[in-house]
Amino acid sequence: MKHYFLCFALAVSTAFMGCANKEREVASANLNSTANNQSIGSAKFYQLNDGKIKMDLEINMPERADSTVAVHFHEHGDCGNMGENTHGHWNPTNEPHGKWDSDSFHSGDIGNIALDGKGRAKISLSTTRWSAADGDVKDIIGRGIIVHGGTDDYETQPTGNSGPRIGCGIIAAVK
Ligand SMILES: [Cu+2]
Ligand SMILES: [Zn+2]
Repeated sequence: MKHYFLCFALAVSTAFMGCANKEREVASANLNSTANNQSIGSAKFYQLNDGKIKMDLEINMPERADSTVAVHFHEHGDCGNMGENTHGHWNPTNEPHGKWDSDSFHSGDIGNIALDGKGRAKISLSTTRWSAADGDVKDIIGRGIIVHGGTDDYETQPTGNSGPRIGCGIIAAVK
């Protein structure tokens, strides 16, 4: 009898974990050109069951084929004034600007992204530095995403000297 109960409990918990493993989309951003407001890509954010948030980022800029752009999260979700209204890099942990996964960096320092011969790129990354929980200091909802026309040197403070703001989007909650 005890044995049957154990099997049943295992089966139930396995089924439950199967459900919890599913990624849930919690936020997204449409990226638009600051020059003409045309779509240049998107970012989708998923809550993972290990507490991390995963971002799938796609850029599609044929006019920038075979070049490198730099991407950061900026403080404000306002793409006005050619993206300038997003202000500086979002920096909830008070760290210097730097390269993603180095010793210290801003929590939205995605960094340089190489575009292929068609001007496309897809990257995916997961981190505990982000949250979609209201009131959390790590909450990414309402932040801006800026695509820069130059490359991030990962050293110049506090911007990486990444060039003009050619694309912009706002991270919005998905309900
Ligand atoms: Cu930036
Ligand atoms: Zn930065």
